[in-house]
Order: sequence, then C-alpha cells, then structure tokens
Amino acid sequence: MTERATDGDPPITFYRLQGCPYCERVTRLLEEYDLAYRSRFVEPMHSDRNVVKRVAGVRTVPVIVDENTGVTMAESANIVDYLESTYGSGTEAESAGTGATAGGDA
Ligand SMILES: N[C@@H](CCC(=O)N[C@@H](CS)C(=O)NCC(=O)O)C(=O)O
Repeated sequence: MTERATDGDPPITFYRLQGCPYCERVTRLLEEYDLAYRSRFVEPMHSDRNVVKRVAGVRTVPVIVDENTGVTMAESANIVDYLESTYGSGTEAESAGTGATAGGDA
C-alpha cells in the first residue's frame, strides 16, 4: 500500500500530464469551481500508463475519479460537461462576471 491516507484526501483524483492542453481545460474548471482535487501525473510514455488504464480503461488523459459521485471519466469534453453539470450552475451566468446583484440598495 502506498501512503495516502492523509486526513482529508480530496474526493477528486485527476490523472493528467504535464503540458497537456486537454488537461489544462479540466484544471481550469476544477480551479474555477474551487474543487478539492489531487493531481496524479502520468508517465509520458503511453505504455507506462497502467494506472489510468486500470482505473478508467484508457491510457489517455485527462481522467478524473470523483468519489463524491462514484464517477470515473475520460475525455476532456465529457469531463468538462460533467463538472459543469455537477458543480457549476449549469448555465453560463456563473462565469459571466459579477453574477448576482443581490440587494438593490437604491
Ligand atoms: N480526446 C481526448 C484527447 C486526450 C489526449 O489526446 N491526451 C493526450 C495527452 S495531451 C494523451 O493522453 N495522449 C496519449 C494517446 O493519445 O494515447 C480528450 O479530449 O481528452
């Protein structure tokens, strides 16, 4: 066993590769939604990516495993979709700038 049972292990594991633009897309969204995640950088060599293969059935990254929902997912477009529908507002209003104008202090 590896040592990973720290107190608050983030529920999302993000398999990624340095400099991967698809992974960057996912990173941006995870950050935007302020989600706690743990990055696992995979080997550049495709054949050395058994860990992702085992988890998700593919050797491409990005892949996320979300223990909150039990979802394991590959393909950046699917992941972006999933994160938006699960953690975003589901609309574009969230990223539209100021968001709510609660108040009306006229
Ligand atoms: N369609 C995939 C493409 C992902 C992709 O090509 N990732 C690269 C790293 S940037 C990779 O894992 N390449 C290895 C391969 O294609 O087998 C996505 O959008 O997630």
